[in-house]
Amino acid sequence: MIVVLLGPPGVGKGTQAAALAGQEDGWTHLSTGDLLRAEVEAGSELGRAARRYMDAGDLVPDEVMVGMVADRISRTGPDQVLLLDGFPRTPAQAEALAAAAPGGSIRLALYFSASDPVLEARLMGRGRSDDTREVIQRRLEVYRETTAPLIAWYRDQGILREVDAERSIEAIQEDVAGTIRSVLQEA
Ligand code: B4P
Repeated sequence: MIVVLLGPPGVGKGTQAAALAGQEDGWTHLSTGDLLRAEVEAGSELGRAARRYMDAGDLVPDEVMVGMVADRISRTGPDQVLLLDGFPRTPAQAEALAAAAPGGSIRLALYFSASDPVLEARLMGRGRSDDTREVIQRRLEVYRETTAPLIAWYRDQGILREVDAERSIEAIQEDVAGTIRSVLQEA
C-alpha cells in the first residue's frame, strides 16, 4: 500500500515517516527531499542541477522527480507500506504516481496541517541551508500555488485524512499509525 504524505514545508512529514518506518516492520520511508540532498552531497550532475532549485525554494522539475521514484513505486508489494514523503508535489507528479503505482495500491493520503507561524518556527529551528526566512516564504508560496491543489484531488478520490500536526510528535505518530493500520485492515 502506498501512503501519500501531503502538507506544507516543515509540517513534520519527514519526522513522522522516519519514526513510523523505524517502528513498524515492512513500512518504508521514501523522501524525495532526502534523495535530492544525497545527490547534492555526492556532487552528482543531478545534485548540482537540483541544488539551484532547492536553494531558491523552488520545485525541482517534474521529469527529474518522476524518474527518481517511478521504479521504486512500481515495486511496492501488497503487504508493504510505502510512506511517500514529499512526492507528489505537483498535479503532473500526482498523475505520474497514479500511472506507476500498482492498481489499487494508493489507498491513503494524509494531509498534515499547521499554521504558518508554527511552520516558520519549526523550519527556523531546524536550520537546514534552505531554511532561511526568505527561502521559507518562497517555499510556502510554491506550496500554496502548486502542491495544495492535490488536497482536493485526493479528497475527491475519497482517500484523504487530515492530521492536526500542531500536536506533539508522539501524539501525531500514534494517531497516524492507527489510521494506517485501520486502512490496511480494510483490504
Ligand atoms: P523536503 O525535504 O520534503 O522538506 P520539508 O517539506 O521542508 O520538510 P517536512 O515537512 O518533512 O518537515 P520535517 O519533518 O523535516 O523538501 C526540500 C526541498 O526539496 C523542496 O523545497 C524542493 O526544492 C525539493 N523537493 C523535494 N521533493 C520534491 C518533489 N517531489 N518535486 C520537486 N521538488 C522537490 O520537520 C521540520 C522541523 O519541525 C524539524 O526540525 C522537526 O524536528 C520539527 N517537528 C516536526 N514535527 C514536530 C512536532 N509535532 N512538534 C514540534 N516540532 C516538530
